[in-house]
Amino acid sequence: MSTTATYDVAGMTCGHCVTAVTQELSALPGVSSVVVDLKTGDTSPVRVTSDAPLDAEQVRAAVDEAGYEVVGSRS
Ligand code: 9UX
Repeated sequence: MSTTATYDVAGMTCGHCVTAVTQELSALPGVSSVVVDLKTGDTSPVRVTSDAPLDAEQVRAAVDEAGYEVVGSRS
């Protein structure tokens, strides 16, 4: 069983941003897949699949570490 949540991430404008966010989120425990739908100039939906639901604060910190901001999330 796995679970997927979508996070809206602000501030990403190029492929390197996508790489940075993907690497940070992939490093969280239990994460098996990170898919970023880059929308330059807008918030980008990031779909994260994990073994168990992720802690929102952990996700926020990981995205912040990469240099961007979580502005919303949904299941
Ligand atoms: Mo690309 Mo993203 O040069 O912060 S890495 S815009």
